[in-house]
Amino acid sequence: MERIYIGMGSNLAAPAEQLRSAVEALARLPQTALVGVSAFYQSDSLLPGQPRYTNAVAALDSELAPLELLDALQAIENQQGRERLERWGPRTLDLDIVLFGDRLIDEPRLNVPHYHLQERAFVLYPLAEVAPADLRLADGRVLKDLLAACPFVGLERLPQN
Ligand code: ROI
Repeated sequence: MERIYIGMGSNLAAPAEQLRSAVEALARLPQTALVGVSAFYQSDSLLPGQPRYTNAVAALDSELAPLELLDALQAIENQQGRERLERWGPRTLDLDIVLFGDRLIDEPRLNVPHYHLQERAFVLYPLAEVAPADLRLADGRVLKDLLAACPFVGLERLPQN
């Protein structure tokens, strides 16, 4: 059993509704328990010309292997109408494995900890809501230090999920 953190994002087709559906789908994954969901946060897209995103982080305990989980997450994305028209394009649902227990994974399909974690307030702040205060990543970095180096700028925490 490993503790896993999933970054969720949507900027099409009622983003908050997409995230709520995604949370329900995560709760139904085999060999997996949903143990927490952060608040939802809105922010501008990092790429200009796209609608604003809604993001959140979910915590799971799972017996699935990393690539099994990745396949399951991609199936959920597809069920919710994701079309891969362009890399970094707007999307109905993006599910990223941000952290997977104590693992360092460097494979063509999967990098854990997620590459851009440290520069993305819309991942770090919701992660901090569902992770232990003293969380240390598999690469030795400490979540608190990443937060201190990534200002809470441009994020709007929604009052309700
Ligand atoms: N911007 C925000 N705010 N949230 C995202 O989830 C997100 N995802 C992306 C890009 C286009 C980089 N920008 C984003 O893939």
